[in-house]
Amino acid sequence: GQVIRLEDYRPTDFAVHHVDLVFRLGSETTEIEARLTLERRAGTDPAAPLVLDGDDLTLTGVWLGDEALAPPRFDATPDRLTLRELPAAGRFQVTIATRLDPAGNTQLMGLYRSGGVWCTQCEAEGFRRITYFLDRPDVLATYRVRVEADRAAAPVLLSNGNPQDAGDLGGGRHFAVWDDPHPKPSYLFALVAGDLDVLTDRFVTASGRDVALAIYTETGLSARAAYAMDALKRSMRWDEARFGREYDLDIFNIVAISDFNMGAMENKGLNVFNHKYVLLDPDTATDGDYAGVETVIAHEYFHNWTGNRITCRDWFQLCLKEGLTVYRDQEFSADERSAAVKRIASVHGLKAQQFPEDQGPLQHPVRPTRYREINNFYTATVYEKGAELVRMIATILGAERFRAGMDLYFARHDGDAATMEDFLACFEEAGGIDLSQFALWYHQAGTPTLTVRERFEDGRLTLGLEQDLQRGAAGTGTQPMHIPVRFGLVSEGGADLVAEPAAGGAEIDGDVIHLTTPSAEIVFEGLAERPLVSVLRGFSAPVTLRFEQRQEDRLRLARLDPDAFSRWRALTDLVGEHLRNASIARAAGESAAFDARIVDAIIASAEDERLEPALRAQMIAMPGEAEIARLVGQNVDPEAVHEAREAALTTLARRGEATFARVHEAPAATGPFSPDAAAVGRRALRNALLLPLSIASGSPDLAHAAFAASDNMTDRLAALTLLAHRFATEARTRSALDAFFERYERDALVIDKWFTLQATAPVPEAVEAAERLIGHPLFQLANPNRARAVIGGLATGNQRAFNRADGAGYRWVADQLVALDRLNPQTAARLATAFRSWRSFEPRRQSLAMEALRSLAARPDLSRDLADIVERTLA
Ligand code: B3K
Ligand code: ZN
Repeated sequence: GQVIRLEDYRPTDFAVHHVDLVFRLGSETTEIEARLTLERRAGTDPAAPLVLDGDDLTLTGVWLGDEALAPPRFDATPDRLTLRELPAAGRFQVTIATRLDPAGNTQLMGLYRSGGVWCTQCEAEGFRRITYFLDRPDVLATYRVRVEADRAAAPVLLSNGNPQDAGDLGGGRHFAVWDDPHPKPSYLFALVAGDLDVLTDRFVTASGRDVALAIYTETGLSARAAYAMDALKRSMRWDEARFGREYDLDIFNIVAISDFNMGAMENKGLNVFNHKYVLLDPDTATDGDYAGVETVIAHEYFHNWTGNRITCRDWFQLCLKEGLTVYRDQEFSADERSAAVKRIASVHGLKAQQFPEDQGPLQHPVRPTRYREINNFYTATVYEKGAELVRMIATILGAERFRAGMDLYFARHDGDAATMEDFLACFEEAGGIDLSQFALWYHQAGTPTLTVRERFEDGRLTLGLEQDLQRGAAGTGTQPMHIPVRFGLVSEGGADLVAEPAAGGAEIDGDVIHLTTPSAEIVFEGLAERPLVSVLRGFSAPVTLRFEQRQEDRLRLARLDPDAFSRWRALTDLVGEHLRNASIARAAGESAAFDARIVDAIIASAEDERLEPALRAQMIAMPGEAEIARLVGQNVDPEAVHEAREAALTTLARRGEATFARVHEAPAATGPFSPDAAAVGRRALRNALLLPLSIASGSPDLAHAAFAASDNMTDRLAALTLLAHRFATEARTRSALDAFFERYERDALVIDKWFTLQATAPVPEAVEAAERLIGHPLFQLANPNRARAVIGGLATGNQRAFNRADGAGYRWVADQLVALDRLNPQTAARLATAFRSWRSFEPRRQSLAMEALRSLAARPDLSRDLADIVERTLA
């Protein structure tokens, strides 16, 4: 495949001012007419041809004005349309007719059918699967869309912007016309038509604009959109209050679709969602699902300003809209719920998803400079690390100057297709600060290591800081970066001490040390006692922290650091280190005892009344096997990791049984279902205790009782997962799984959970179980959620089975990828990233994984999407 390079960027020769689209939807074929109002840009070659992008298109006609054209005035292939002898100056119109087969479009890019619904997905390059176009984000046009369809099949006809006209066409057909006054790139185009139910509401903006809100769902399911609607209204209010951003159309529509490649899509005025992020009720969705809906609804809504009003100049700038919008949705959730709980969850996700990516073969800078397939760059690095970079800008500038920088960005670039440089320039100006060193975060790949040393004598504390990007940052530079290190000095009694820095090689601003050099020493004087050093509070920079801190200091911080995030971090780091050492010891045939003081610290946090229950649940959760493998780093034996984790769980369960039982049974821990944050926290804690309690008793009785008593999906699924993962061979487990299946057979989103919980059972035989699951009558490879539930469940949710010693996991996943790639390259490529950590395993597994990857790479018929991932993973 061809490599696209940032340095080759240049604007198009033609501007597209307006796009007039007509869709004649039919059950077999759909006819499309696109009338483009074009103009050569000043200063370009007056004879240059117009070269439009296409992808797998069938052309049925081309007109210049009213004149039908014939070759050689144009030439067309499925992937390109070239028009010659166009006017040298002034506006002119080109009309292009294409014919599509939406029902045969299994890639789910462009116009396709999901169930009986016609829908579109255009980001990044799907519009070129509908018509020939300058399909790139810096070509902004207004759109008018006319949709015609059978009224019976599609009573609802939607597109971007405001509704303008609708009517009957006779013969059972009808039409609707939509008009979007805001110039937008083609990737934000959307159309939906079908027989849909709707939940409506309204929202009055701060300046008094009355906005009609609607969420469309499959028939019979609109009641399940109530929470999504509530989240939407809260998002709209929050963006006004926090960033001064108001909604800008008379109508905001969301449609829930069951076949969707990703989470959701921010099309202007018509967001299209994976139904997983819209449909909820307590009986079918977990508390995690509720949090996911809130996040994704907010994220897509926030894109209206960060993404749509200000879009990207080119796809290398993807973090401009994605990193920033993730930062915004994280801040929203932090404000709506507990900030500490949210931050812990975000950091946990960053370490689980982005760190392995940044430390493996798929590593790339937050702003990449080359790609072969842009859809493979919607990554944790662009999204989650991109959000961390925005967070660091906020930390460096402080809340007020950060807001001023955002205000300037909105004022200056509204209506633009902008770059990262444009974005940073706004903060430099509003903040009166030079961010050129900070910008390295966007250009240099890899996770920096921050090493901290401390020395205390005669009332003087010396902190040594050192940064290092050598490890694994291939090819994109390793210059020292600007690392904001939030810190505190904590007294024996658990209070933050105020100490004046006496001397130092780094600037200190309040509680933030700005490390800008390879290393620096800072001295604090006049300390009556040796303080406990709490560094990287709130995870103020996405780095790997190496701090050889005394164990008793860390245990104390885990108990009394005034910063809740840091308490969690102190404890999880201690546990993580033990699990890492114990895994390495086991692989060498030895064993390592779990330090009783750490175990006691976990037990104590379970009943620490000063902590909200959600935080306690986070403190007692043991790192997963993949996280432990990442900490081990090389020569990983997944069986040793599994055994080390099991041994630690058993120690914890036995020693903490009495405490855990007490907390589990406390009357305050139960009560009828409610979706509020406090109730969510109580459920999280109780469900987290179910595991150690079941291990201690060695019996599934508690989980069976919880399963039987559950009045909501959170509790039901927690109990059932425990049964399926730990008591798989018992007949009673099978009956529980069957009962669950029968109850929810017709509920696709719940059946996805049923598939996942079996594919993720941490036993080697899960490979054979997954093979049986894909033979199940309800398994559908063409449905991305279902494919992800089973193939993704095994490949990314089951370290032990995927990395099975005989290579069966690798081979099975590779076989599924080949089959899926024929239908849906994008989803296949995404699932293939499961192989990204293959080089960290012991040599035998490495060679088995390599064989599976090579056999994939050797196939002549791989999509560009999958080939790109496989080749980069092997490189
Ligand atoms: N912008 C879309 C993602 C599009 C992915 C294309 N492969 C959803 C989002 O980030 O909000
Ligand atoms: Zn996004």
